[in-house]
Amino acid sequence: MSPLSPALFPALAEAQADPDGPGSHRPALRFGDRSVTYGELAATASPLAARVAEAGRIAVWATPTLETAVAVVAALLAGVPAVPLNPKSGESELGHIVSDSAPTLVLAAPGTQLPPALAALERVDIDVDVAVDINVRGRGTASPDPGTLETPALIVYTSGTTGPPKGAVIPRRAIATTLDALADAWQWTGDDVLVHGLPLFHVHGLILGILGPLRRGGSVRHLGRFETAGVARELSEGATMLFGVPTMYHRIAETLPDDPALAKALARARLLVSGSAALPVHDHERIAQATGRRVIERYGMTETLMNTSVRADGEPRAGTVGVPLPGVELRLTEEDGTTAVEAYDGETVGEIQVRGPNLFTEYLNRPEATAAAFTEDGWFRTGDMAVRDPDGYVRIVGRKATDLIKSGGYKIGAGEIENALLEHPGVREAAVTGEPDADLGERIVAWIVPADPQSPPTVEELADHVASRLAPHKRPRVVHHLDALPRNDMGKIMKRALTHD
Ligand code: MCA
Ligand code: AMP
Repeated sequence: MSPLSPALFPALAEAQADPDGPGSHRPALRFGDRSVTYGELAATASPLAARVAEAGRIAVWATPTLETAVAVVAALLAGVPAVPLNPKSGESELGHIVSDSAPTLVLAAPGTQLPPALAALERVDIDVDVAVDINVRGRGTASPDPGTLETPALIVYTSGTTGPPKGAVIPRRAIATTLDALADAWQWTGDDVLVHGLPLFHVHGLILGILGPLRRGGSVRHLGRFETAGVARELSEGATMLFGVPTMYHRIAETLPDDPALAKALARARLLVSGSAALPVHDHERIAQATGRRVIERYGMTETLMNTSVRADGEPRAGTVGVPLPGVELRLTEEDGTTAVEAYDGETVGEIQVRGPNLFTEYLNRPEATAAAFTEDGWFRTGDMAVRDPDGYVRIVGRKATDLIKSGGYKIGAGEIENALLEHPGVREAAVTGEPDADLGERIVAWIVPADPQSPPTVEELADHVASRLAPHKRPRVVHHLDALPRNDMGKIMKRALTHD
């Protein structure tokens, strides 16, 4: 059995042990005008951890608020796996996640109205504001046992090509490993102040964007929602790092010509980091030209956490995701999925496979899917296709599955949307593809054979239908009506034939 997990957040442990010590007064989290120091975080999260310590798994209603950050920290202190829920999830998606992960209780901010899918769960309010009196609260609360490094910390739902999303079980070991590897690559310390406006139910915003600063003993300022004005304000008031998805950097690039204050603020940042999808070279160049600063990219996945990054002390080359992080083994394989590509020639394409302590444990309740995701000798098949430059820089050139769409940095399975569309009475047949979009990277396109060709469902109707069943970011942005879907002799839909002139 592996040993008990050391503290994931040493600065928090110090504040717990010595509430009057200087470390206790250091800022930890800020959301708008609400903030907590490490001492206040300890005072708030410790009693909550004690309260949930006996739970099996806990769901967290992951609004972009202080409450979500406190709830996840409490779950980690208690060694109880947390399932962050997208508060905009529709009924069918939420129903699936709740029945699959079977949480025993849900943590939510006081006053939040929860949907019917969560009605059967015991609700515990995340009471942050009463904790400011740290002399009373939390003091002397016994810390529950956080478990071992292999104890599941988070279960994060991620879409595949078919079927509903799968829950990736992420152990404490993977979180600690990936955050320390990024600290090495980015020279990330407790002096850094991060700003971002990412959602808190995925790896990027939650693990990198909240748990990352806390592991370093630094702080994060969350914008509530992404806005270039908020980025400019925080970077000009002491924030040192910015994390975002390419859509956010695209919006920054669009705004820069008319916003000298934004350019000045970005120029001051120590590190601008993009991830979750490829940042187009055009946006890289526009930002570099306006600010003199280069955005660096890192590459990861829900199942693997972070695999590669351009290093803070390395050459920031646009269009690449840098080099493998410390501790991560990375190889490219030929089409058979097992023969390694040896070339470092910037030309030979192979599938990226990774191995290392940054990886997830399994897909919850899906042993076959877990087995299929790994080779016999333990390499995880990412499905991303790449080449390697002579100096080891990795360039992602595409992905194996055409049925996976990356829109706004969210991974979306075409099959999931097709199933939802087929539940609409106005739809007889449906196929979903992604097409290039300057803002979102890719936009979702639905190809529909209407049940009644005389009155086909409108794009708004279908978008609302998908948004209310799955999630708003999964809604189709474009709908084409067809008389029939193109099929091959086997009856399989030929998505490549779905083009619009
Ligand atoms: C629009 N809305 C609707 C509808 N239409 N709501 C219900 N029904 C409808 N029919 C709402 C949306 O919910 C949203 O609300 C608002 O209208 C605007 O919608 P949209 O245009 O879709 O959103 P956006 O504001 O343009 O979003 C762009 C974004 C977002 C901010 C970049 O896509 C985003 O936050 N992306 C981050 C994705 C991410 O974190 N990925 C990490 C996973 P409202 O304005 O209230 O929100 S990848 C990962 O973790 C790996 C490990 C990695 O490598 O990082
Ligand atoms: P997710 O499963 O939502 O965690 O998304 C993971 C996927 O995002 C990866 O398999 C890649 O396809 C993509 N991705 C993440 N970071 C980058 C990046 N910097 N450049 C290109 N693709 C990326």
